[in-house]
Amino acid sequence: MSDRSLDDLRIDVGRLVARIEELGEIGRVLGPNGERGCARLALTDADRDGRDLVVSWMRDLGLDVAIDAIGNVFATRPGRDSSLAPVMTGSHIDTVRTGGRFDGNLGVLGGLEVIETLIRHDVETERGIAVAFFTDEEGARFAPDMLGSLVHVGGLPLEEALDIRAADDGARVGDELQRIGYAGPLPCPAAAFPHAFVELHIEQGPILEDEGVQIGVVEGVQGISWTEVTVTGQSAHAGTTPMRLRRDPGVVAARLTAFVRDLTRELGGDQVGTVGRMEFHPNLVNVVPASVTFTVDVRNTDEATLRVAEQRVHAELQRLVEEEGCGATTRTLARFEPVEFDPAMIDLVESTAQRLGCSTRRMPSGAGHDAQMLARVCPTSMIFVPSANGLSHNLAEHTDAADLERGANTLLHVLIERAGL
Ligand code: HGY
Ligand code: MN
Ligand code: MN
Repeated sequence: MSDRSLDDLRIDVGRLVARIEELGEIGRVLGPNGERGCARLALTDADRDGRDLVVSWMRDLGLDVAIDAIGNVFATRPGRDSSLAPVMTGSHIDTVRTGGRFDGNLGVLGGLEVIETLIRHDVETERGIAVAFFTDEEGARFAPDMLGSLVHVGGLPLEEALDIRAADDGARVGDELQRIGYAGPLPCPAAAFPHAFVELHIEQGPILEDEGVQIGVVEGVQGISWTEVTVTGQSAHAGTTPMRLRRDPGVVAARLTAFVRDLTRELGGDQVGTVGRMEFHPNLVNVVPASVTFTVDVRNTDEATLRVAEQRVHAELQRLVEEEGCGATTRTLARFEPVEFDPAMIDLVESTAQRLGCSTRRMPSGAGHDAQMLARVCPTSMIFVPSANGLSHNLAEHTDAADLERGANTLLHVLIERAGL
């Protein structure tokens, strides 16, 4: 193909949407207003079925499919020079329990669509192009999040990752990988890393839509801190136990939840805080709880402020525990400092999107992504497309086909540029 006609090369958005819809049927969850979401928690049967479908598409394209010891899957279209490291794209296909069809899936299926477009138009690249999906990006079943990409880059020893257990049923990562048939032979950390990595993802927030901007040029990812807190008190009869004798962990959990919200207002700026999971034991209407286990998720683009937030939460927890005569233990589930992407890769995403006629704005990512792990080993950046009503981790998650198309075309030309012709 001539360089001129290559500029006009575009993905087939109908094919991309069809794959997103088909994958979205696996683990489909219907909302009360007809929303069509997904529940494919990591390493469940639904995750296995989603993996099997995507791998079948990879194999149908004749790609070399390889699986590593933490279940990450890499599909590569060779380039002219096999001695050169490939350029990689990808994301995740596991979802939260009330997930959407686009979070992660767009990055994997967008990468697959780019490769199919190159194959169908017989465009050969100097370097190979790989598309990957990483295990347990969500961290919703097995913490931390971005588990597969973290192990891939050597951020967590494989054996430690395989021993992680799910909060709800105690299942072990290593056993679940074996059970679903995705404990692969490739080593972790990887023996070699890509030349560059770029991830296409929905923004999952309201900024692009509010500002009417088509492409988000992602400069980095904010810092993430997840803590699991278990407060223990005295289980007692809800009717006969005078208030002065109570040691109620539920009160501690409730007050700390309110404190987290107040703290975000006090710190202002990009500070966010969420108490998303809370389990009472024995969780009965007429029993003062014996214990309450809950999670605190605090994030900030600034590491020093994030540390202040963590310290303030822990100090308040201690104060509340003493006041109520309870005990408490905490466990760090995830802790990642803010990440800045590669300036040249950021520039490339921006110039490519603008060359395709898209409006752009630079922005940080509020959500964690596999790209923040690949940024440890190669030049990395991300492409965001708008989320309808800024919603994600919600059955109503949606991105219009025209936005999907702009994002995938930007990805197509960024990958061509980095892989070389
Ligand atoms: O939690 C996150 O930011 C991502 O969805 N794992
Ligand atoms: Mn995601
Ligand atoms: Mn997510």
